[in-house]
Amino acid sequence: MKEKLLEIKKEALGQISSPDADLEQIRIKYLGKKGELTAVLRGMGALSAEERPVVGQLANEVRASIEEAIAARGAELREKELAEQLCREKIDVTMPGNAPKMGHIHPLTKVQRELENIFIGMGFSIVEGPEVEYDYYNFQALNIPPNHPARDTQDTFYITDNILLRSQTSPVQVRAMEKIKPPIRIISPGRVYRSDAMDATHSPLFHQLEGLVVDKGITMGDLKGMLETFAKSLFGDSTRLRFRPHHFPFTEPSAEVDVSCFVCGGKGCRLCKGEGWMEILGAGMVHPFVLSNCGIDPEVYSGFAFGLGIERITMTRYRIDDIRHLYDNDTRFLEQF
Ligand code: 2NM
Repeated sequence: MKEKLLEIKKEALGQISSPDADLEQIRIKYLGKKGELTAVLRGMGALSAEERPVVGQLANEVRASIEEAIAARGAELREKELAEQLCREKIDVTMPGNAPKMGHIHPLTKVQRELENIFIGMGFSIVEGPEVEYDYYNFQALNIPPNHPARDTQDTFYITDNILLRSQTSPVQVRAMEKIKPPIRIISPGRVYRSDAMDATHSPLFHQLEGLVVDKGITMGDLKGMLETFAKSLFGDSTRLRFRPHHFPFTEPSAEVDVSCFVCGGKGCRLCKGEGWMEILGAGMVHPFVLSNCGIDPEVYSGFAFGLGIERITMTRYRIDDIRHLYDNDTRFLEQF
């Protein structure tokens, strides 16, 4: 029986130290209820009284050494597994990283901010207002009654009979004139909407920047001087302005304003289509009806206003030939600006 016990010990320790040892299986095989050591102990009844304690002690020693070996090997295997895992998962902080793709300011945003800064430099404040407007603020207060022909050229999207998407940012200025008393010096940049089919120069959504100055004694001369300063800072110091008579319902007199071509200086080239001039905005003296609609006495105060399309300025500046490029969100295009 002693030989049997020593044999069990030798065999078990051998299996425990083998490289692919399954320790739980080994424990069950030797130490479990139906295990080999248990089987030997069961047979101890057949031993003599002198032999029994000796074999019993040996059996306990064998059990203890097998348990110890399993525990030690278990710790060893766990350590090895951890070392392998750490090795597998280690991060080499000296490897070059994946550079994140940086975003880019949209050319329309860039131009809008540039325009805003020029006007801020001349003492204007920025005012914003709702894109969903009442017919009153978008049309009627601006001297465009129902059935006025200007409603055709500014056909917009109606929410209800008297609520619409604004077709210009002038309603922001009407709201401002109702709220604050002169002197007023504001610009209103933002989105506007018109029911136009998309083509190279039209989009149902585009951006405008309008300006308004109201005070005692404001004249067309103030408008011209201010616009000249504006045009020079945007297109360069040698820029000249040209006013052509025009009609807007909300200004009288009204003008369309051209700048001398910043490429050829006025001689005529491809950019200005041989004209030497490029149209950039509309302007005029605020109509007395509009002032009184907004609670400002036209006998005391006068004002000028102007409006420009941010897309048009952006396309002229960067020589973009199709407005749709600005909305396609193709980063290969947008990255160029
Ligand atoms: C333009 C051209 C001329 C304009 C008028 C007003 C207001 F509210 F004061 F009457 N705001 N903007 C105006 C004048 C806009 O856009 C081409």
